[in-house]
Amino acid sequence: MKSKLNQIREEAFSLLNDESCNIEEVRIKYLGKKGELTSVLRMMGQLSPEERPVMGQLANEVRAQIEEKIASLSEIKKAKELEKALNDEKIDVTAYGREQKLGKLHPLTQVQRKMEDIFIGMGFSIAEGPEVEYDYYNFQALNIPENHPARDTQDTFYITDNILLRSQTSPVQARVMEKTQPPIRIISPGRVYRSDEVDGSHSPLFHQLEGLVVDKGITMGNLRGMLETFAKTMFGEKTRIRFRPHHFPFTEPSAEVDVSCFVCGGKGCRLCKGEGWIEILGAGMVHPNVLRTCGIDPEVYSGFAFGMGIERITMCQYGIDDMRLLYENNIKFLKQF
Ligand code: 2NL
Repeated sequence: MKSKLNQIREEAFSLLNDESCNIEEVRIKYLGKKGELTSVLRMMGQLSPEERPVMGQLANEVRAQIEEKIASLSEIKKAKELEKALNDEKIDVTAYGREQKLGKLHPLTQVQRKMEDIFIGMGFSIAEGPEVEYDYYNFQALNIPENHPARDTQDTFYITDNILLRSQTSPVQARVMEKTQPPIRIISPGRVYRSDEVDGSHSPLFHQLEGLVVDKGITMGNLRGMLETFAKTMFGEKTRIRFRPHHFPFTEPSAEVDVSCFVCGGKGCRLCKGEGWIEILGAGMVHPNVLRTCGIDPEVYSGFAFGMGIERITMCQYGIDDMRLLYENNIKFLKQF
């Protein structure tokens, strides 16, 4: 039995000393419930009482030696695995990162937001309404009856005889007047439609920002002061404005409004085509017919209104000479803003 125990020890050690050995298999082979050492221990009963303690001690020694060897090998194996994992998962914190490209807002949206901010700063609220609109709100409520020549200049797309794509954002304001009594101080930015051929300054879909103020005692002076503040904030402190008489069916009196050229300051240059002035919007005092139709008494209240094209303002601000550039989504173009 002694030689059997020594043989087990030698065999186990020689197996364990092989680097490729499976430690767990060796443990089961010798120390497991049906292992070789275990079966030797079971035979102890057959020994004489004198031999038993001697063999018992030897067996325990062999078991302890194998266990110790296995424990130390397991430690080494674990340490090696940890080292390998640390190496494999090593991160080079000095390596270059991948560039994250951030998108940004379309120039039209940037300019619309800037315009909105300026008017919000002056106490205006933003009003919105449908792009598919009734003829009534788009034309009739704005003092443009059927067969009025102004319908030609605002020819749009008809869904039915009395439903169309709005040709201006004024219907939004007519709806607000119909629902609320003054004081009213709103802007209505948004998409509008006209039956126009595409060219450098026309598009069947474009954007407008209109404004409306109605209260007791509102005058053309209020309109002028408010537009001057807008122009200075939008185009720079040195900007001046001028009114030229004009006609709109929905305002009386009406004016077209120019700003002094923000490139040359008024001397005349390529942008203003030598004029020194650039037309940016139309405005006027709300026609009494419009107030009355929308349920506001023109004997008690007066108001001013204005409207401008967001494309036009954007093109002015950035010196863009062809409106189509704003719709083509050419990334090289858009990146510049
Ligand atoms: C232009 C001219 C304008 C208005 C829009 C308006 C709205 C109501 C009543 C009266 Cl509800 N007027 N809007 C007034 C004057 C001019 O737009 O050239 N836009 C691009």
